[in-house]
Amino acid sequence: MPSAPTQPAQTTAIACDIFCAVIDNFGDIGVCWRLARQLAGEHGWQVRMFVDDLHAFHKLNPLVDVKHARQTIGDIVVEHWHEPAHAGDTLEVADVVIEAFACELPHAYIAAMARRERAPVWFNLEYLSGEDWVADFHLRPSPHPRHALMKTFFFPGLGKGTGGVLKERNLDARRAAFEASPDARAAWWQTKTSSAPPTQHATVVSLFAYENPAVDSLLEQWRDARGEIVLLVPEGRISGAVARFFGLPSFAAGAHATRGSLRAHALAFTEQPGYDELLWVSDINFVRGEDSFVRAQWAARPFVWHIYPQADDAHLPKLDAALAHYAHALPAAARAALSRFWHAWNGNGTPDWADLQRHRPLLDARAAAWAHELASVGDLAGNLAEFAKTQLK
Ligand code: TRH
Repeated sequence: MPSAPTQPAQTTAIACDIFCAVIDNFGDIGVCWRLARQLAGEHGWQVRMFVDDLHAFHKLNPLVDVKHARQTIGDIVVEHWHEPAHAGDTLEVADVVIEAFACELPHAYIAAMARRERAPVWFNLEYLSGEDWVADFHLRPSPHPRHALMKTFFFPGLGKGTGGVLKERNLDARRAAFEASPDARAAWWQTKTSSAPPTQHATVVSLFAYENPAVDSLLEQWRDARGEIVLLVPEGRISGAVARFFGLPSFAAGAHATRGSLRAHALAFTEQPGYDELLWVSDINFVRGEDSFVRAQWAARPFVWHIYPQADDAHLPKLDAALAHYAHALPAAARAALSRFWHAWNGNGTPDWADLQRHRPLLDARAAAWAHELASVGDLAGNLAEFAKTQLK
């Protein structure tokens, strides 16, 4: 009797569902999309995303069709999570379930999780904070009050013992290739600003921020600066103030304007990977929220953070915590100048550009060193995948 053919060892990919509710702007979907791509592309997971606002998603990835209830982008399934109770047609529960930023899973989905033969590994992915308490709460389990389910709190952070922040495996190589290629940079300037790259004497600044009264003074300082300032402004919430400064009705993508030493270009909002190139062509980056704040750190250039404002100034300890990580190794005068500037940009005082520029060599060196330090905490997607695997064994 012939022997039965041997079955190849089954290697089924880990299935993962990510739920993302877009509160506002682009940070929620920005983080979830980046995480989804890493889990699929770098860890071989089978990822499905539930997203309640496909318009915000489409801005980050033009391949997303806002009319489709279900679509596949690359190897990631995207479901339009259009009503709180809906969670896919089949209610097929994944091995790993990520609830982004406490967005609350549909009750029907939680009930299906509880019915699953093996309970899924369930994460609540929190917002990033550099505060010390984060390490104490990272990976704390919390039993569900009614079902036999455990939710684990996953805290991104800037220090040891936290979940870290997202960083693709090829990010440093992408940046090094771009920086090493004058052609790639010249092509960037031509496509985005219809002009040649500025001379090396110019200071290039990218400006991504919420509405900010401090920008009026800063624009005046740039106009009066001794050297040339080239300002790159992705179309968005601060564009109106830039337009007013130049006496223009708007500062929409493709616009250019000059006053004194300041030459400004308005850029179209790019798909997400293109945002990194904006950071890499700039000498100093103004960033906001969460994801651009992280990307600026990986860009290894000095940056100024417009933190997402919260009620009762709850964001200010987070601003100081980030400064404590980032600036602690700077000499006192440079540290104080950076801290003054960040606070002024977040509502406390007037930003002093000359004061900041005085410390530029130290700030440049610190930005590069910090990118190394931060990398030692590990990449968030890798940290999450590792932990999930220990739970799935
Ligand atoms: O847009 P943000 O302010 O987003 C958020 C949300 O407000 C959220 O509710 C809040 O909780 C969180 O901040 C802290 O900033 P963020 O996080 O930097 O997200 C912007 C995303 O947009 C980021 O992924 C980079 C991307 N982006 C592009 O893809 N193209 C662009 O041209 C620009 C300027 C940004």
